[in-house]
Amino acid sequence: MSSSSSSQNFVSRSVIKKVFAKLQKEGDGAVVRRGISRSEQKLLDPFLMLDEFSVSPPAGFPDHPHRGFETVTYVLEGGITHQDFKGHKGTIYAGDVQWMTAGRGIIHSEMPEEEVNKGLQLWINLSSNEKMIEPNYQELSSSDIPKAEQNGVQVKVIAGESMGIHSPVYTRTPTMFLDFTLEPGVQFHQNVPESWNAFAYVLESGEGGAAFGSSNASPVSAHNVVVFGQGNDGVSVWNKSSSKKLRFVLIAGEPIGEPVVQYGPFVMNTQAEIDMTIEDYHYGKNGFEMAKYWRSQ
Ligand code: FJE
Ligand code: FE
Repeated sequence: MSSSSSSQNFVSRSVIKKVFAKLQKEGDGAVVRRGISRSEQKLLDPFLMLDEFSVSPPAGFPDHPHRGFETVTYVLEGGITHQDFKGHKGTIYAGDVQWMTAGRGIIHSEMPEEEVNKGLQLWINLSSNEKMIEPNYQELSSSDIPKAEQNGVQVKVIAGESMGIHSPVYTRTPTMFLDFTLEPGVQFHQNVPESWNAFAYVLESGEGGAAFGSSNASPVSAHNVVVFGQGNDGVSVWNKSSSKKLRFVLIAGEPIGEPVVQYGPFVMNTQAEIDMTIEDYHYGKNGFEMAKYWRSQ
């Protein structure tokens, strides 16, 4: 029997929490649905935040800093132009990914390109020994992202591995980031390493929704995060709709197990490190040297 098409061979993790991503204001006139926030950080270590954004000019995310973690921006519609204080500049469009390691410090702007610009931004924590590394970018255009399809399931492998294909992204904090589309009535099982924390975020679903964990689980509709319990072989999902595709991202990562102290866009291990970060940002030190001179165009 084929290993990925049968559910009987696997024990699925079950859903331990469901969060509807409510709309809130962020940046300059932008609106985001925040699916993961502080209240999920303990359950979902190493993940800090998940925003589903929808932004139209002149709104956007003008010049702001980051330190101590990574941001992953996945554009679903339109384009986002990024500029930073080290001269890095570029636009990512639908299907493209920017995997940014802020490390010791980045100041950047993230602004919409078209009329309608939508996507996901995920924040992944870095372990204490990597929080102060040099900033780094990994940019993947849609064509660089491996895709596979079998038995009514399509996957785009943004990070990690699925259906035997691997993403070229280097994940400092081991992470799986998969974009699944299931045809109506289709079921699928995805393995997830046993010690990792995992969640799904539903992007599109029809009447009947998505059942995660067991075929008779209560259906989940778009804009919801489901947090999975630990252990077992991975995650099973059923598209209960008889007419509409189900699209969701499945994200999992190895927990870091360190204290998290967050002050807006700075994420460190202690309050003393946050105080130092605010000072570094204010005086342009320890990675924020260009803060005094740089403004986005
Ligand atoms: C931020 C100010 C900001 N969610 N989703 C303060 F502007 C931001 C921020 C974003 C963001 C950017 C994109 Cl492209 C997508 C986002 C927040 O840039 F996170 C804080 N704390
Ligand atoms: Fe940012």
